[in-house]
Amino acid sequence: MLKSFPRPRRLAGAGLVASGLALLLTVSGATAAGSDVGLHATSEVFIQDTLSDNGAEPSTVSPFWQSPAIKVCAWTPTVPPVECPTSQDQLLIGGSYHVWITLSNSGTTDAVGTLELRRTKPGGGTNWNTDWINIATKLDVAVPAGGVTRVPIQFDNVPGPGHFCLAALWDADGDELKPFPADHDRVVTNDNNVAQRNVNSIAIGKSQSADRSFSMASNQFVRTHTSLIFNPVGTPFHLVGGQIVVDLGPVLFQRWQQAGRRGTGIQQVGATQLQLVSTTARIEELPLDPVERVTVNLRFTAGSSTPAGIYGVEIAQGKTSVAIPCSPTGAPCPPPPNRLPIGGVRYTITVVD
Ligand SMILES: [Ca+2]
Ligand SMILES: [Ca+2]
Repeated sequence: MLKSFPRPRRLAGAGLVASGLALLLTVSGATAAGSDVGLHATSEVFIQDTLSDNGAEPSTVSPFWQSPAIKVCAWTPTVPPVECPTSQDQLLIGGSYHVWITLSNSGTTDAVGTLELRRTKPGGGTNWNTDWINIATKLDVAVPAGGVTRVPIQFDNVPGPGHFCLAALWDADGDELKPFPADHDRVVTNDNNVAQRNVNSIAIGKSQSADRSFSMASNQFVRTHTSLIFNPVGTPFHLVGGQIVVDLGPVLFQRWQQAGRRGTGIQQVGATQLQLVSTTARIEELPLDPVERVTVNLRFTAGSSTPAGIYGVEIAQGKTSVAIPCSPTGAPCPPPPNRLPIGGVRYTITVVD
């Protein structure tokens, strides 16, 4: 299920809507960001996972879901559209945008290939063959040897609730997309033809709340455990009068209890709700059934004294693995393993007066 990947070129040939020839802005002769990996005898296109990603495989940088090579800009009627200096990651439902993809070629020959932009629902792990939707496919995109090409892709009718994962995928003869590994959280880091950027926005007034969902997934065929990892971006929202409450729901909460109620920086505030009470927090050892996708609710509440401003929190899903037996009423549970993030969402919380 996860081991084969429908390559964009084949998808286009099978009837997906292609957008015709790409509008290209080419920087000929510019130094590709990956030049320090050495020039190859052939073309070698890559899309940066982070600013320090030079095209090496696998990329070992994190977080890999905030690619600087995927930039969301306001829609403009001009041809070509206007490229913005920084990504606008707060999308409006129903809006139109231009998503700019930066392709780098560290090879010695020009490259021509297919570029696809996909989106999915917000969350952590995803199954690449079932949870992603094609936005557009550009054919015959050229990337000069040792140079970069920036490709705008129009993204219309942004569906609600207004937060997404975006992924860019490159495929060319001699520089093909790799088959998706069974360990699907490695798709982005294993393949320099794949990059991902997640976007989201929340705007609330003082003492107001907003709910968002976050999905976790397992692609394994046995029950596994995972974790939710919370890190602030800038000033921690929940330490300036704001509240972030995670509602696991009755099924997942009961599983979490049976698995030992593990976590740090959290406090139970309702039947199935956990509130973040520290700068960083983790909800550990959450059981997932085989090939299951579970959605939890996040409630962001601004306090009456929370200063107006922009806050951020990044929520990631930890890598799934078979659980270590543990009973809350038996022998002391072993410490939970350090589950590395396999995907996440950065929530931007704007508090207005
Ligand atoms: Ca490549
Ligand atoms: Ca990559």
